[in-house]
Amino acid sequence: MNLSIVLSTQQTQFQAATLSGAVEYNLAKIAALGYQGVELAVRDPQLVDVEALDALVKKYNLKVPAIGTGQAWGEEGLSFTDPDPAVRQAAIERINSHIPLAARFGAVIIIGLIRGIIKPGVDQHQAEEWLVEALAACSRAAAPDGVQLALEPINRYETTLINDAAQGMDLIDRVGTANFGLLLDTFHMNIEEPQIEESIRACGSRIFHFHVADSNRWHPGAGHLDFHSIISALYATGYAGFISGEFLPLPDAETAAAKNIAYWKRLSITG
Ligand code: LER
Ligand code: MN
Repeated sequence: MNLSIVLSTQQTQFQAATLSGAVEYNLAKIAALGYQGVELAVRDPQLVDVEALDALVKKYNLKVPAIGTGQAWGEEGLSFTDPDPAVRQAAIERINSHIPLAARFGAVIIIGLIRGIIKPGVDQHQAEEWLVEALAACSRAAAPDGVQLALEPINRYETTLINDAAQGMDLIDRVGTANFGLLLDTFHMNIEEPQIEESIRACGSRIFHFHVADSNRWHPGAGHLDFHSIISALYATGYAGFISGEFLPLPDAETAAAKNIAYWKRLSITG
């Protein structure tokens, strides 16, 4: 089982980035706890010293399975579905600017909240068209570097666009590129999916990345999700990627990160 955990390279307002800032300190901690990977949340690749980051990741022998991009929405308001074409274009350019970083690490680029929400006055079909166009453009730009994009269905309280796996699969059909798939997150799935394991089976090989948090968005083991069943269903699809922890830093970040590792050891699922 390959385990990773989210680390934001900058301090962030996003509460479920379990770890943030103090990059070397946190990478050392992540490796010492027994993780094989670190999922990096990067608002803007221009703010990152890529050489130094790569050297640190190598120093601690960690893989980077995915790069999160949602802070460009949360902290700058960039989105694929903003009524202002300049904002949509800036969002596309921002995602494209992640491609070299993702290629270097062999990471998937996550499309979370940068897809946006349907803003007042914007028609649903129009927003979906903008979304499809942006995803097609970015996934085509990423393909020559072998980089995949993964859109995350996010619960209704955070966005009005693509809340569940079925909507995600429809979007995949509309975008029509082979390197565009989904990131499923158990916290959102617990709110939106009729049956979590069924939805995992329905997405099958289009699952490019996977987030875990328990029902209360604490670390796995702190809520009531049946992770044995969920992860068994995930591995049965042939998924061979990372199980990436994205949960609240409670009771504190280090304890949560350690409890996540201990939980998976106890559960002992092979994959
Ligand atoms: C990001 O991975 C996520 O799960 C969202 O809740 C972001 O707001
Ligand atoms: Mn997530």
